[in-house]
Amino acid sequence: MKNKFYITTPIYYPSAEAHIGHAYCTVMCDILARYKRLRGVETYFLTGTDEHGQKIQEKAKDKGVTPQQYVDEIAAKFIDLWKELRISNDDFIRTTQDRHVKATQKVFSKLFANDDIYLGKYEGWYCTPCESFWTDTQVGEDHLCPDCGRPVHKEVEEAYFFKTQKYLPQLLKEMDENPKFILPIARKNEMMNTFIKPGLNDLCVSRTSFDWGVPILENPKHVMYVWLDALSNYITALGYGSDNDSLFKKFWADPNCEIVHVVGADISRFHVIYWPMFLTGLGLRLPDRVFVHGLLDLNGDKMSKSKGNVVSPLPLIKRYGVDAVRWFLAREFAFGSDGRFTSELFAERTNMDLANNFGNLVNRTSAMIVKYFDGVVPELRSPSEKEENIRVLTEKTVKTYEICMDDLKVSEGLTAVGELLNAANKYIEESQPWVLSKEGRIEELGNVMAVLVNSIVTATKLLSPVLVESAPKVYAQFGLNKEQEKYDLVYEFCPFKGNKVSRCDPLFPRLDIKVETEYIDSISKH
Ligand code: ME8
Repeated sequence: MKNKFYITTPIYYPSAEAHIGHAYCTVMCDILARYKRLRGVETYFLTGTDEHGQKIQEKAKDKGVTPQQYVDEIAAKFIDLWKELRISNDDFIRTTQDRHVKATQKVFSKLFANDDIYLGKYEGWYCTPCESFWTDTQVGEDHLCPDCGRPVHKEVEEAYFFKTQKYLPQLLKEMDENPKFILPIARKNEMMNTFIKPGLNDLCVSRTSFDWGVPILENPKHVMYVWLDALSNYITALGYGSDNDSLFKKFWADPNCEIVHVVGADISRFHVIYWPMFLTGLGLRLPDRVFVHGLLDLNGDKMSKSKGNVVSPLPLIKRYGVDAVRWFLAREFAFGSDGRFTSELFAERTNMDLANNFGNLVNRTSAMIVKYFDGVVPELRSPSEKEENIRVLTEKTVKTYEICMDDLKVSEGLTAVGELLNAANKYIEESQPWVLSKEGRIEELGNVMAVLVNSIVTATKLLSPVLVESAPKVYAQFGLNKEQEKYDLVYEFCPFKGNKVSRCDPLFPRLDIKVETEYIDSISKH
């Protein structure tokens, strides 16, 4: 494992408010950042907003405000939402910030001086909502955007181009030599077959038909085309191209820093093809991995801000708590595959995993320790086969979890922890503590309690990057001191003898599926 970690989300367009899809990507990155910090890895986590471009300019005009006023308002909402979702980002970059504008101009100048960029003419099909040019083949006979399905229009203008062929051999070599450069692995074939094999055109990197962008110093009638501007954020946020580039040196420039970009399938080509080429042109190292996550739809319909069929995370957080929302996103969908948001899935997942499997185990265990042992965790003595089985499973769970999380397989890692919780619940049924108590078999009863506390605390630590609000509550409920809260105790078995346990309100009340699905449907239909 490298000893530093730099993880980024896409910088989102503040063209409308964030929906559950944006929350999904940001929460997944937050979980990975928190996991790395838990493991003692020096971590830097970046998110932000991509504020230039024709679409923003047009939206601001429609609203009768300046583009800057327009983006200021929406960017503030993104920042608020990330607070509500307890996102632990170290920085929030906005592409209209001076630090970014100046550094991006340096990026352009350097590529231009390097003869990677030349002035030409662009004629192509443009999709304004997606800020993307498309070729004849891509838009087909109906002239529809391959990404969003809306009509595109022809545009011809003088423009700067980036020479993609110059760096293609290096990109192909990287893709070959580093099989984990694009994850999940299947995405690599998609990139090759859809974009690279049919022939890669040079990329248009400037526009003259609107002015809401980073001005190109070499030719001020041009503004930078949004993708060169946007992608550069991953290095400008670290101070690349500025006088204060200590973060850049510390993270990007250090080969011992693992760099991970997490992006949705809709924008993977920009990250997998063009971004590595820009970096190579700048003489910089490439990220270690571009992880392409799937897109969520809403009851089978593509979710999209501009279409308006979206679920906002805020009312969900208000009603069910931040942990339920984070858990649902992280556990329900295999990270890397597309998924479907439905109210039933949300309510059922919350009940099954959080109320029943986890919350109930915490409640039952604390109630039994209060009842049978005056609230003091007993010692594990001469364990039987049952206890030994849980010990082996706990060790295995920790290992599996760590391997999965290091490999960005978040949902698989969480599933493994869920299995430990299942086993602990089953262990209660098999051990029948109420019978042990009745028959005065106190040592055996004590073993069961010690093992249950260990299972709960270990699982809570492993889940703490997700369950940010409940984890500290569980630690308090089982009387953990600061030393005991440390992650490394997951490698020990039953070190909580003598801890004071208290009873608390249920962590996750059971949801009435009918009532809650109606509620969620009412907030997600437009
Ligand atoms: O593309 N399901 O910004 P954007 C899951 N500014 N994730 C979703 C989603 C959905 N239905 N909808 C959006 C841009 N996302 C550019 C990025 S990066 C240098 C520039 C997430 O606001 C997903 O991560 O359209 C997707 O890639 C991203 O939001 C696109 O956000």
